[in-house]
Amino acid sequence: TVPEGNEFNGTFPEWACQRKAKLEHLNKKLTSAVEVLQEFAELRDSNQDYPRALAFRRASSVLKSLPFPVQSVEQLKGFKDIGEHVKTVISDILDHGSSSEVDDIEKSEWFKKMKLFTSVFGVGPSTAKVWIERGWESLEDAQKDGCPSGDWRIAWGLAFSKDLNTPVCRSEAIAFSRIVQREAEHILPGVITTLVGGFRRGKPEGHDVDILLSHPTDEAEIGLLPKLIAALGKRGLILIGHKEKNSFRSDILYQDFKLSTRGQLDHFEKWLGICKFPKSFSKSKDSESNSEVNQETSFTVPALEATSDSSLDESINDLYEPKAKKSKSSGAIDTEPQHVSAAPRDWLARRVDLIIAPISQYYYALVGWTGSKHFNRDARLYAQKKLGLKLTSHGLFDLQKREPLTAETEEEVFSHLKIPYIDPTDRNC
Ligand code: DCP
Ligand code: MG
Repeated sequence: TVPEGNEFNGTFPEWACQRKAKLEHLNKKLTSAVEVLQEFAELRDSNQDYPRALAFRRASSVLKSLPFPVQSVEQLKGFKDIGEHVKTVISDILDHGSSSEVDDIEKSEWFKKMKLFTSVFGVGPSTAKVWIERGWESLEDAQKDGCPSGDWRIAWGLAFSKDLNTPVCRSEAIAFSRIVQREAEHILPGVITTLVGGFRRGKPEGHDVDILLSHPTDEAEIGLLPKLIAALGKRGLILIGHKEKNSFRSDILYQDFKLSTRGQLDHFEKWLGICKFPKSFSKSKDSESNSEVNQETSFTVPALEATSDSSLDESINDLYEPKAKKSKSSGAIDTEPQHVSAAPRDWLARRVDLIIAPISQYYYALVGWTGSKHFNRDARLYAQKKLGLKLTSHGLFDLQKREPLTAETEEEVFSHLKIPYIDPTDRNC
């Protein structure tokens, strides 16, 4: 029998950060349609579109947490995050198998070009719009132009767009994190290396590899990042990237009272770049590494003992053998991206973010960098509206008392927020 939505919704948690949302949920067809509307509004990016995008995001987040597949819009009665517009789209899909509004967006040339252009590292909606105004149709048009904006991310992102638009698989992310762990441990014994982002939420693939680093002794992490990048460069793993300094200042935090819902950038020291992943990283069997996902929720990268996957171990160990070729330079930083991308190679370009957090902020950084993006947005709004607290990846702050609520575990972050602990694999809202 079909559950009555209006009975059930009385017990449905109001906030997405209070609900479980698994990667595999029961309303995929509906959420992918609503997400097209959301993406369209996000790409249009006008003042009116921003609240619309948010409304679509909230609606699809509800659908992801429902314990039943929606078979009639009646079941959605009383869910305040599912408005009339979304209900119309849903009933079109339930009645006719598709929504003409969604189909029209997906067919539109503007939407296709915007998606293509914003898929390039460093290109946001405003740059993509400029490219469309110039009459560019494809990434080749942009490549021909030679990237006059001078943004290194766009230049390298365009040169390696084919690699970077091929999803990173789990085995690649694990292999690379293990190498980062090994190199970081050598520089700073006791370092904590955690694979975060979508992979920590159990995703089988992602657009990049996000790795969070810390150390149990406060300030021990200072100076780690430049040494780590140099060590990875020596192993021939760095293509191009830039370091950002730590710019966190608690005095500014307390002055800057407003919670920005748009830019959620944090102030950690980090390296954003493109790495060279040996092709052997992705050859190993995915099924094996996938089975680790659900058991290993915390996903801190263990010291490099044997993995469950011997072919992955082999390809990691290849990098450490004396015969291993070292790259001529520590990356191709002085080279034009086009020269590097044209040469024959045995590696794939992959986007990597390395983030350094002091241990006093680590568990908040862990929650923030695990995501999902909507989980963060929702948790931050919830903290502000319900608790009068400011939540960021740096901490949870009482702006009146001007003090942070410290956490020594991820569970403690949730208990400060007065919400039940949600496993990372249930944060796919
Ligand atoms: N994050 C955030 N705000 C940002 C950047 C990141 O809240 N401006 C958080 C939420 C993300 C996580 O960091 O879940 C990692 O960012 P990604 O963009 O890499 O997102 P995912 O890892 O979730 O997705 P993908 O699998 O595509 O990499
Ligand atoms: Mg990611």
